[in-house]
Amino acid sequence: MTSTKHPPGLPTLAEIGEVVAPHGISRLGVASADVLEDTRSVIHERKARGLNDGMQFTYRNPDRSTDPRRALPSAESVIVAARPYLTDTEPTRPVSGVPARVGRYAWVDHYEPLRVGLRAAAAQIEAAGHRALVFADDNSLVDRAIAQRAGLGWFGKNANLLLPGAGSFFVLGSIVTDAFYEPNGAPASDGCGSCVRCIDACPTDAIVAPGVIDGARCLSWVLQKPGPIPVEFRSAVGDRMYGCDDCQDVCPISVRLGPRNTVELDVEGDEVQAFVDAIELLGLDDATIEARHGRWWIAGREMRWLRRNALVVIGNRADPEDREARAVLDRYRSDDDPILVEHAVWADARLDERTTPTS
Ligand code: B12
Repeated sequence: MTSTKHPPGLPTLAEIGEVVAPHGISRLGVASADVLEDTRSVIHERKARGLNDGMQFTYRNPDRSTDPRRALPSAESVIVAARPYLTDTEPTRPVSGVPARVGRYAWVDHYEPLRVGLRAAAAQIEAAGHRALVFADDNSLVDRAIAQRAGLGWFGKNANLLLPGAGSFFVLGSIVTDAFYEPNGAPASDGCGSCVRCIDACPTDAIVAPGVIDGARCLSWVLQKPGPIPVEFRSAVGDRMYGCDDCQDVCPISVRLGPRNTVELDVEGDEVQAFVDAIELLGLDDATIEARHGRWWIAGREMRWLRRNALVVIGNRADPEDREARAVLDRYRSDDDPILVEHAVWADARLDERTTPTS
Protein backbone atom coordinates (compact mmCIF):
# COMPACT_ATOMS: atom_id res chain seq x y z
CA MET A 1 0.00 0.00 0.00
CA THR A 2 1.31 3.50 -0.77
CA SER A 3 0.12 6.75 0.66
CA THR A 4 0.36 10.14 -0.93
CA LYS A 5 2.35 11.06 2.19
CA HIS A 6 4.75 8.16 1.72
CA PRO A 7 8.27 9.60 2.01
CA PRO A 8 11.06 8.39 -0.25
CA GLY A 9 13.30 5.77 1.34
CA LEU A 10 10.63 4.44 3.70
CA PRO A 11 9.67 0.91 2.67
CA THR A 12 6.07 0.63 1.51
CA LEU A 13 3.77 -1.98 3.02
CA ALA A 14 4.21 -4.07 -0.14
CA GLU A 15 7.99 -3.90 0.26
CA ILE A 16 7.67 -4.89 3.91
CA GLY A 17 5.58 -7.82 2.72
CA GLU A 18 8.50 -8.97 0.59
CA VAL A 19 10.93 -8.68 3.50
CA VAL A 20 8.77 -10.71 5.89
CA ALA A 21 7.48 -13.36 3.45
CA PRO A 22 10.59 -15.60 3.71
CA HIS A 23 9.84 -15.81 7.45
CA GLY A 24 6.41 -17.30 6.81
CA ILE A 25 4.48 -14.07 7.40
CA SER A 26 1.64 -14.05 4.92
CA ARG A 27 -0.62 -11.17 5.94
CA LEU A 28 -0.06 -7.58 6.98
CA GLY A 29 -2.34 -4.76 8.05
CA VAL A 30 -1.93 -1.28 9.46
CA ALA A 31 -3.58 0.23 12.54
CA SER A 32 -3.30 3.68 14.03
CA ALA A 33 -1.25 3.86 17.25
CA ASP A 34 -4.12 5.41 19.23
CA VAL A 35 -5.15 3.89 22.55
CA LEU A 36 -7.33 0.77 22.24
CA GLU A 37 -9.97 2.18 24.55
CA ASP A 38 -12.54 -0.64 24.18
CA THR A 39 -9.97 -3.32 24.89
CA ARG A 40 -8.72 -1.38 27.90
CA SER A 41 -12.17 -1.33 29.46
CA VAL A 42 -12.75 -5.00 28.57
CA ILE A 43 -9.53 -5.99 30.35
CA HIS A 44 -10.43 -3.94 33.44
CA GLU A 45 -13.90 -5.47 33.47
CA ARG A 46 -12.61 -9.05 33.05
CA LYS A 47 -10.07 -8.53 35.79
CA ALA A 48 -12.82 -7.23 38.07
CA ARG A 49 -14.80 -10.42 37.33
CA GLY A 50 -11.72 -12.56 38.01
CA LEU A 51 -11.78 -14.01 34.49
CA ASN A 52 -8.00 -13.59 34.19
CA ASP A 53 -7.60 -16.06 37.10
CA GLY A 54 -4.38 -14.45 38.28
CA MET A 55 -2.89 -14.25 34.78
CA GLN A 56 -0.58 -11.28 34.38
CA PHE A 57 0.62 -10.86 30.77
CA THR A 58 -1.40 -8.04 29.14
CA TYR A 59 -3.65 -7.94 32.23
CA ARG A 60 -0.86 -6.74 34.51
CA ASN A 61 -0.86 -3.20 33.17
CA PRO A 62 -3.81 -2.64 30.81
CA ASP A 63 -2.96 1.04 30.44
CA ARG A 64 0.32 -0.01 28.92
CA SER A 65 -0.81 -3.06 26.90
CA THR A 66 -3.56 -1.08 25.16
CA ASP A 67 -1.40 1.94 24.32
CA PRO A 68 1.32 1.51 21.68
CA ARG A 69 2.62 4.98 22.62
CA ARG A 70 3.69 3.70 26.03
CA ALA A 71 6.42 1.82 24.18
CA LEU A 72 7.11 4.54 21.63
CA PRO A 73 5.65 7.96 22.52
CA SER A 74 6.05 9.26 18.96
CA ALA A 75 4.29 6.22 17.44
CA GLU A 76 2.03 6.90 14.47
CA SER A 77 1.29 3.46 13.09
CA VAL A 78 1.31 -0.19 13.98
CA ILE A 79 2.06 -2.68 11.22
CA VAL A 80 0.49 -5.98 12.25
CA ALA A 81 1.56 -9.35 10.87
CA ALA A 82 0.09 -12.84 10.87
CA ARG A 83 2.04 -16.07 10.42
CA PRO A 84 0.20 -19.38 9.97
CA TYR A 85 1.18 -22.27 12.20
CA LEU A 86 -0.61 -25.12 10.49
CA THR A 87 1.73 -27.38 8.58
CA ASP A 88 1.15 -29.66 5.62
CA THR A 89 2.20 -32.80 7.43
CA GLU A 90 0.51 -34.04 10.57
CA PRO A 91 2.97 -35.86 12.83
CA THR A 92 1.87 -39.41 13.54
CA ARG A 93 0.92 -40.35 17.06
CA PRO A 94 3.70 -42.44 18.64
CA VAL A 95 2.73 -45.97 19.56
CA SER A 96 5.10 -46.41 22.48
CA GLY A 97 5.00 -44.81 25.90
CA VAL A 98 2.05 -42.62 26.89
CA PRO A 99 1.83 -39.88 24.25
CA ALA A 100 0.79 -36.50 25.62
CA ARG A 101 -0.41 -33.95 23.08
CA VAL A 102 1.01 -30.47 22.52
CA GLY A 103 -1.07 -27.57 21.15
CA ARG A 104 -0.35 -26.90 17.49
CA TYR A 105 1.02 -23.41 18.13
CA ALA A 106 3.77 -24.95 20.29
CA TRP A 107 4.95 -27.83 18.06
CA VAL A 108 7.88 -25.63 17.09
CA ASP A 109 8.76 -22.04 17.96
CA HIS A 110 6.58 -19.94 15.67
CA TYR A 111 7.18 -16.68 17.53
CA GLU A 112 10.88 -16.53 16.81
CA PRO A 113 10.60 -16.56 12.98
CA LEU A 114 7.75 -14.07 13.31
CA ARG A 115 9.99 -11.75 15.35
CA VAL A 116 12.97 -12.28 13.07
CA GLY A 117 10.88 -11.30 10.03
CA LEU A 118 9.43 -8.27 11.78
CA ARG A 119 12.88 -7.17 13.00
CA ALA A 120 14.20 -7.33 9.43
CA ALA A 121 11.37 -5.05 8.32
CA ALA A 122 11.85 -2.76 11.35
CA ALA A 123 15.52 -2.41 10.40
CA GLN A 124 14.49 -1.08 6.99
CA ILE A 125 12.12 1.44 8.55
CA GLU A 126 14.92 2.54 10.89
CA ALA A 127 17.32 2.83 7.97
CA ALA A 128 14.91 5.43 6.59
CA GLY A 129 15.40 7.48 9.75
CA HIS A 130 12.43 6.30 11.85
CA ARG A 131 11.96 4.40 15.09
CA ALA A 132 10.45 0.90 14.90
CA LEU A 133 9.87 -1.58 17.75
CA VAL A 134 8.78 -5.20 17.39
CA PHE A 135 6.28 -6.93 19.69
CA ALA A 136 4.93 -10.46 19.42
CA ASP A 137 3.33 -12.31 22.32
CA ASP A 138 4.72 -9.65 24.61
CA ASN A 139 3.01 -8.15 27.65
CA SER A 140 3.32 -4.66 26.14
CA LEU A 141 0.63 -4.98 23.49
CA VAL A 142 -2.68 -6.78 22.98
CA ASP A 143 -1.91 -8.61 19.75
CA ARG A 144 -5.42 -9.65 18.78
CA ALA A 145 -7.03 -6.28 19.38
CA ILE A 146 -4.41 -4.39 17.37
CA ALA A 147 -4.69 -7.00 14.59
CA GLN A 148 -8.44 -6.57 14.58
CA ARG A 149 -8.01 -2.80 14.29
CA ALA A 150 -5.56 -3.34 11.43
CA GLY A 151 -8.32 -5.17 9.57
CA LEU A 152 -6.56 -8.56 9.65
CA GLY A 153 -9.57 -10.42 10.99
CA TRP A 154 -12.56 -10.62 13.29
CA PHE A 155 -12.95 -11.87 16.85
CA GLY A 156 -14.43 -15.34 16.78
CA LYS A 157 -16.73 -16.65 19.47
CA ASN A 158 -13.74 -18.72 20.62
CA ALA A 159 -11.97 -15.36 21.26
CA ASN A 160 -9.37 -16.07 18.60
CA LEU A 161 -8.82 -13.67 15.74
CA LEU A 162 -10.00 -15.33 12.53
CA LEU A 163 -8.55 -14.21 9.23
CA PRO A 164 -10.92 -14.07 6.26
CA GLY A 165 -10.42 -17.11 4.04
CA ALA A 166 -8.01 -18.68 6.51
CA GLY A 167 -9.30 -19.05 10.08
CA SER A 168 -7.42 -18.64 13.34
CA PHE A 169 -4.34 -20.89 13.20
CA PHE A 170 -2.06 -17.83 13.05
CA VAL A 171 0.32 -16.15 15.46
CA LEU A 172 0.33 -12.37 15.51
CA GLY A 173 2.96 -9.68 15.97
CA SER A 174 3.52 -5.99 15.34
CA ILE A 175 5.93 -3.22 14.46
CA VAL A 176 5.17 -0.02 16.35
CA THR A 177 6.67 2.88 14.44
CA ASP A 178 6.74 6.65 14.25
CA ALA A 179 6.59 6.39 10.46
CA PHE A 180 3.16 7.01 9.03
CA TYR A 181 1.44 4.18 7.17
CA GLU A 182 -2.08 4.52 5.89
CA PRO A 183 -4.33 2.55 8.29
CA ASN A 184 -6.55 -0.18 6.88
CA GLY A 185 -10.01 1.07 6.16
CA ALA A 186 -12.90 -1.16 7.14
CA PRO A 187 -12.55 -3.83 9.82
CA ALA A 188 -13.02 -7.43 8.70
CA SER A 189 -16.65 -8.39 8.97
CA ASP A 190 -17.84 -11.13 11.31
CA GLY A 191 -17.71 -14.57 9.72
CA CYS A 192 -19.02 -16.68 12.62
CA GLY A 193 -22.69 -16.01 12.00
CA SER A 194 -24.89 -18.19 14.16
CA CYS A 195 -22.26 -20.94 14.60
CA VAL A 196 -21.58 -21.87 18.24
CA ARG A 197 -19.55 -25.05 17.75
CA CYS A 198 -16.57 -23.74 19.71
CA ILE A 199 -18.74 -22.84 22.67
CA ASP A 200 -20.37 -26.28 22.66
CA ALA A 201 -17.09 -28.16 22.15
CA CYS A 202 -14.99 -26.57 24.88
CA PRO A 203 -14.25 -29.50 27.21
CA THR A 204 -14.51 -27.31 30.33
CA ASP A 205 -17.17 -24.76 29.28
CA ALA A 206 -14.54 -22.04 29.39
CA ILE A 207 -16.22 -19.87 26.73
CA VAL A 208 -18.67 -18.24 29.10
CA ALA A 209 -20.09 -15.86 26.47
CA PRO A 210 -19.20 -15.32 22.81
CA GLY A 211 -15.57 -14.10 22.76
CA VAL A 212 -15.21 -14.33 26.54
CA ILE A 213 -12.84 -16.88 28.08
CA ASP A 214 -12.87 -17.75 31.77
CA GLY A 215 -9.15 -18.30 32.33
CA ALA A 216 -9.77 -20.54 35.34
CA ARG A 217 -11.58 -23.02 33.08
CA CYS A 218 -9.51 -22.74 29.88
CA LEU A 219 -7.28 -25.84 29.70
CA SER A 220 -4.60 -23.85 27.97
CA TRP A 221 -4.18 -21.80 31.16
CA VAL A 222 -4.97 -24.70 33.53
CA LEU A 223 -1.94 -26.55 32.09
CA GLN A 224 0.32 -23.48 32.43
CA LYS A 225 -0.65 -22.04 35.77
CA PRO A 226 1.07 -22.92 39.03
CA GLY A 227 -0.52 -25.14 41.67
CA PRO A 228 -2.64 -28.27 41.57
CA ILE A 229 -4.90 -28.87 38.59
CA PRO A 230 -8.46 -28.55 39.91
CA VAL A 231 -9.82 -32.09 40.31
CA GLU A 232 -12.97 -31.27 38.32
CA PHE A 233 -10.84 -30.58 35.21
CA ARG A 234 -8.41 -33.48 35.41
CA SER A 235 -10.41 -35.93 33.28
CA ALA A 236 -11.01 -33.16 30.72
CA VAL A 237 -7.23 -32.67 30.46
CA GLY A 238 -7.29 -36.02 28.62
CA ASP A 239 -3.94 -36.47 26.90
CA ARG A 240 -2.97 -32.77 26.83
CA MET A 241 0.48 -31.78 28.00
CA TYR A 242 0.50 -28.14 26.89
CA GLY A 243 -2.06 -26.01 25.08
CA CYS A 244 -5.55 -26.89 23.91
CA ASP A 245 -6.87 -26.64 20.35
CA ASP A 246 -10.43 -27.88 20.77
CA CYS A 247 -12.15 -24.52 20.19
CA GLN A 248 -10.22 -24.14 16.93
CA ASP A 249 -10.32 -27.78 15.83
CA VAL A 250 -14.14 -27.64 15.66
CA CYS A 251 -14.27 -24.26 13.93
CA PRO A 252 -15.62 -24.94 10.42
CA ILE A 253 -13.75 -21.96 8.97
CA SER A 254 -10.38 -22.84 10.49
CA VAL A 255 -10.76 -26.52 9.64
CA ARG A 256 -11.79 -25.93 6.04
CA LEU A 257 -9.58 -22.99 5.12
CA GLY A 258 -6.67 -23.39 7.55
CA PRO A 259 -5.00 -26.15 5.51
CA ARG A 260 -4.82 -23.75 2.53
CA ASN A 261 -2.72 -21.42 4.71
CA THR A 262 0.17 -23.46 6.00
CA VAL A 263 3.77 -22.73 6.89
CA GLU A 264 6.87 -24.74 6.14
CA LEU A 265 8.57 -25.83 9.33
CA ASP A 266 12.17 -24.76 9.44
CA VAL A 267 13.24 -27.75 11.56
CA GLU A 268 14.01 -31.44 11.17
CA GLY A 269 10.99 -33.74 11.50
CA ASP A 270 12.16 -35.11 14.84
CA GLU A 271 12.32 -31.63 16.34
CA VAL A 272 8.57 -31.17 15.96
CA GLN A 273 7.14 -31.55 19.45
CA ALA A 274 3.59 -32.60 18.73
CA PHE A 275 3.71 -35.34 21.37
CA VAL A 276 5.72 -35.88 24.52
CA ASP A 277 6.07 -39.28 26.15
CA ALA A 278 4.61 -38.64 29.62
CA ILE A 279 6.46 -41.62 31.13
CA GLU A 280 9.78 -40.53 29.72
CA LEU A 281 9.29 -36.92 30.87
CA LEU A 282 8.70 -38.12 34.42
CA GLY A 283 12.13 -39.75 34.38
CA LEU A 284 14.00 -36.60 33.33
CA ASP A 285 15.75 -34.04 35.52
CA ASP A 286 14.84 -30.34 35.47
CA ALA A 287 17.73 -29.34 33.24
CA THR A 288 16.78 -31.88 30.56
CA ILE A 289 13.10 -30.94 30.65
CA GLU A 290 14.03 -27.28 30.39
CA ALA A 291 16.39 -27.97 27.49
CA ARG A 292 13.55 -29.70 25.62
CA HIS A 293 10.59 -27.50 26.52
CA GLY A 294 12.05 -24.30 27.95
CA ARG A 295 10.56 -22.16 25.16
CA TRP A 296 7.06 -22.95 26.50
CA TRP A 297 5.55 -20.62 29.06
CA ILE A 298 5.89 -22.57 32.31
CA ALA A 299 4.89 -20.79 35.53
CA GLY A 300 7.97 -19.65 37.45
CA ARG A 301 10.04 -21.75 35.05
CA GLU A 302 9.36 -24.66 37.41
CA MET A 303 9.46 -27.99 35.58
CA ARG A 304 7.25 -29.53 38.28
CA TRP A 305 4.20 -28.14 36.42
CA LEU A 306 5.02 -30.21 33.34
CA ARG A 307 5.50 -33.27 35.57
CA ARG A 308 2.11 -32.52 37.15
CA ASN A 309 0.52 -32.46 33.67
CA ALA A 310 2.27 -35.69 32.69
CA LEU A 311 0.92 -37.46 35.80
CA VAL A 312 -2.63 -36.44 34.88
CA VAL A 313 -2.15 -37.67 31.29
CA ILE A 314 -0.92 -41.03 32.60
CA GLY A 315 -4.02 -41.33 34.81
CA ASN A 316 -6.25 -40.52 31.85
CA ARG A 317 -4.54 -42.40 29.06
CA ALA A 318 -2.10 -45.12 30.18
CA ASP A 319 -3.21 -48.71 29.91
CA PRO A 320 -4.21 -49.58 33.51
CA GLU A 321 -2.16 -52.79 33.11
CA ASP A 322 0.93 -50.88 31.97
CA ARG A 323 3.57 -51.78 34.56
CA GLU A 324 5.89 -49.01 33.58
CA ALA A 325 3.14 -46.42 34.10
CA ARG A 326 2.24 -47.91 37.48
CA ALA A 327 5.92 -47.93 38.49
CA VAL A 328 6.31 -44.24 37.61
CA LEU A 329 3.22 -43.40 39.65
CA ASP A 330 4.57 -45.46 42.56
CA ARG A 331 7.80 -43.51 42.43
CA TYR A 332 6.00 -40.17 42.43
CA ARG A 333 3.78 -41.21 45.33
CA SER A 334 6.85 -40.77 47.48
CA ASP A 335 8.23 -37.67 45.76
CA ASP A 336 9.38 -34.69 47.85
CA ASP A 337 6.87 -32.43 46.12
CA PRO A 338 3.47 -32.76 47.83
CA ILE A 339 1.62 -31.51 44.74
CA LEU A 340 3.19 -34.21 42.58
CA VAL A 341 2.43 -36.84 45.25
CA GLU A 342 -1.22 -35.83 45.24
CA HIS A 343 -1.40 -35.94 41.40
CA ALA A 344 0.28 -39.38 41.36
CA VAL A 345 -2.26 -40.68 43.88
CA TRP A 346 -5.05 -39.25 41.74
CA ALA A 347 -3.60 -40.81 38.58
CA ASP A 348 -3.30 -44.21 40.22
CA ALA A 349 -6.91 -44.05 41.39
CA ARG A 350 -7.97 -42.97 37.91
CA LEU A 351 -6.21 -45.99 36.38
CA ASP A 352 -8.01 -48.24 38.89
CA GLU A 353 -11.30 -46.60 38.00
CA ARG A 354 -10.60 -47.18 34.31
CA THR A 355 -9.84 -50.87 35.03
CA THR A 356 -13.22 -51.40 36.62
CA PRO A 357 -15.88 -51.41 33.93
CA THR A 358 -18.66 -49.00 34.87
CA SER A 359 -22.16 -50.35 34.86
C1 B12 B 1 -3.18 -14.21 28.08
C2 B12 B 1 -3.18 -14.99 26.80
C3 B12 B 1 -3.75 -16.25 26.82
C4 B12 B 1 -4.54 -16.76 28.00
C5 B12 B 1 -5.92 -16.09 27.99
C6 B12 B 1 -6.59 -16.11 26.62
C7 B12 B 1 -7.60 -15.00 26.45
N1 B12 B 1 -8.64 -15.29 25.70
O1 B12 B 1 -7.42 -13.90 26.94
C8 B12 B 1 -4.53 -18.29 27.77
C9 B12 B 1 -3.35 -18.90 28.48
C10 B12 B 1 -5.79 -19.02 28.21
C11 B12 B 1 -4.32 -18.32 26.26
C12 B12 B 1 -4.71 -19.36 25.47
C13 B12 B 1 -4.53 -19.38 24.10
N2 B12 B 1 -3.79 -18.54 23.38
CO1 B12 B 1 -3.09 -16.89 24.09
N3 B12 B 1 -2.46 -15.19 24.57
C14 B12 B 1 -2.57 -14.49 25.64
C15 B12 B 1 -1.94 -13.11 25.46
C16 B12 B 1 -0.58 -13.11 26.17
C17 B12 B 1 -2.81 -11.96 25.96
C18 B12 B 1 -4.30 -12.09 25.54
C19 B12 B 1 -5.13 -10.97 26.11
O2 B12 B 1 -4.71 -9.83 26.12
N4 B12 B 1 -6.29 -11.29 26.62
C20 B12 B 1 -7.14 -10.27 27.18
C21 B12 B 1 -8.55 -10.54 26.78
C22 B12 B 1 -9.43 -9.41 27.33
O3 B12 B 1 -8.58 -10.50 25.38
P1 B12 B 1 -9.42 -11.52 24.49
O4 B12 B 1 -9.76 -12.77 25.15
O5 B12 B 1 -8.70 -11.61 23.19
O6 B12 B 1 -10.77 -10.66 24.42
C23 B12 B 1 -11.20 -9.93 23.30
C24 B12 B 1 -12.49 -10.47 22.74
O7 B12 B 1 -13.28 -10.93 23.84
C25 B12 B 1 -13.10 -9.24 22.11
N5 B12 B 1 -14.49 -9.08 22.42
C26 B12 B 1 -15.02 -8.20 23.29
N6 B12 B 1 -16.34 -8.30 23.29
C27 B12 B 1 -16.69 -9.26 22.41
C28 B12 B 1 -17.93 -9.74 22.02
C29 B12 B 1 -17.98 -10.74 21.07
C30 B12 B 1 -19.31 -11.26 20.64
C31 B12 B 1 -16.78 -11.30 20.50
C32 B12 B 1 -16.83 -12.40 19.50
C33 B12 B 1 -15.52 -10.79 20.91
C34 B12 B 1 -15.50 -9.77 21.85
O8 B12 B 1 -12.41 -8.10 22.65
C35 B12 B 1 -11.60 -8.52 23.72
C36 B12 B 1 -10.45 -7.58 23.93
O9 B12 B 1 -9.69 -7.39 22.76
C37 B12 B 1 -1.79 -13.03 23.90
C38 B12 B 1 -0.52 -12.31 23.41
C39 B12 B 1 -0.69 -10.81 23.48
N7 B12 B 1 0.33 -10.12 23.91
O10 B12 B 1 -1.73 -10.28 23.14
C40 B12 B 1 -1.81 -14.50 23.46
C41 B12 B 1 -2.64 -14.89 22.21
C42 B12 B 1 -3.98 -14.23 22.33
N8 B12 B 1 -2.77 -16.32 22.34
C43 B12 B 1 -2.70 -16.95 21.23
C44 B12 B 1 -2.90 -18.35 21.11
C45 B12 B 1 -2.42 -19.00 19.83
C46 B12 B 1 -3.55 -19.06 22.13
C47 B12 B 1 -4.10 -20.49 22.08
C48 B12 B 1 -4.75 -20.87 20.74
C49 B12 B 1 -2.96 -21.47 22.44
C50 B12 B 1 -3.39 -22.91 22.66
N9 B12 B 1 -3.56 -23.69 21.60
O11 B12 B 1 -3.56 -23.34 23.77
C51 B12 B 1 -5.13 -20.44 23.24
C52 B12 B 1 -6.52 -19.99 22.78
C53 B12 B 1 -7.48 -19.83 23.93
C54 B12 B 1 -8.64 -18.90 23.56
N10 B12 B 1 -9.69 -19.47 23.03
O12 B12 B 1 -8.51 -17.68 23.75
C55 B12 B 1 -2.49 -16.02 20.06
C56 B12 B 1 -3.85 -15.86 19.34
C57 B12 B 1 -3.74 -15.71 17.83
C58 B12 B 1 -5.10 -15.55 17.20
N11 B12 B 1 -5.17 -15.87 15.90
O13 B12 B 1 -6.06 -15.15 17.83
C59 B12 B 1 -1.98 -14.72 20.79
C60 B12 B 1 -2.40 -13.42 20.11
C61 B12 B 1 -0.44 -14.83 20.83
C62 B12 B 1 0.18 -14.39 19.51
N12 B12 B 1 0.95 -13.30 19.52
O14 B12 B 1 -0.04 -14.97 18.48
N13 B12 B 1 -3.75 -17.17 25.82
